[in-house]
Amino acid sequence: GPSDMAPEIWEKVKDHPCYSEEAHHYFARMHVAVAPACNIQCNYCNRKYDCANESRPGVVSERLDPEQAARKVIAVANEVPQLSVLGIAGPGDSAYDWRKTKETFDLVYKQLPDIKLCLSTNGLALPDHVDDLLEMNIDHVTLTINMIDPEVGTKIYPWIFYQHKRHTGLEASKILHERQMQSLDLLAERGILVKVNSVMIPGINDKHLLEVNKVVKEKGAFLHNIMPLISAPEHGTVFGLEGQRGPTAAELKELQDACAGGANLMRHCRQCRADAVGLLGEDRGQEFTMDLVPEEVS
Ligand code: CLF
Ligand code: SF4
Repeated sequence: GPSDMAPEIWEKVKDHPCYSEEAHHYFARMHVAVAPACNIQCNYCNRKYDCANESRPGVVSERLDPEQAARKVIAVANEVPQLSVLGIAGPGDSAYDWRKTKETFDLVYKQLPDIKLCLSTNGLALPDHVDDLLEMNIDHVTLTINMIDPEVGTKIYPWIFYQHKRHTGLEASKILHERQMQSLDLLAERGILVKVNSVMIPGINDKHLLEVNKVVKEKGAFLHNIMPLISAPEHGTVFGLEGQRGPTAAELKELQDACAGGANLMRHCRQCRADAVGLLGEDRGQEFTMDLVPEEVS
């Protein structure tokens, strides 16, 4: 609440439903899926569905071009007075497909200068764009960080695509790790609020996330959101022939409790879809599919 936060931070979080537990009762977010390309491979991902780092997989999200997305945001803003945040959160990586992400945010900002712009990314491409963020009025960035030890990373990321080349194995995870740490530092330097998402994968990074929690706190992250892996057959399981289970609710809670004293935890995440609309836990996306959005909106 306002009593335990610097005023400039409170200004940024008071109406952001993910950054403030209280705000999520009153303020809505929406996502637009405009950037479907991704520069890494997570073992738990299936590109056909949403980026599992931020979103609930299982149903194909509506893919839009920036102009369509902007029209949709304005149509939603006209109907949903609680709307306070526009996020780009998959499928794919918002910082890799930067042209589309930037174009979408720029179009929306011109017409709705008060909406908060929110970005979710794996961080690999982010350092190249941090200087754009301030100009674009982006105050909130989510980085998905599943490890701070590249050895652990080798069990999660089979490859990354970086500087025109595919990298595999330990080298891939080392590069990803360095870029994620660099992203944390650059965002902190610029005063951009950072939320770190981690996907808890039993037997792979579950114990390790305690270390991740400590390090992201040291590097200035405002919140840490530990999300349970949602095990899904359509992930096309690459963890092993038996597949990969998600954690139980008790396992998740145990890890969250063990993080006491580290980075503050977000505990109200609802693992939204990449085209979600409405209050957290509410999905009004079906009311605003592109065929229902008027050609002319203002
Ligand atoms: Fe969307 Fe993510 Fe921004 Fe929120 S969601 S881009 S920070 S506006 Fe929120 Fe949804 Fe959890 Fe994400 S509840 S999945 S944490
Ligand atoms: Fe899939 Fe998201 Fe990972 Fe990219 S970052 S591979 S879209 S889960």
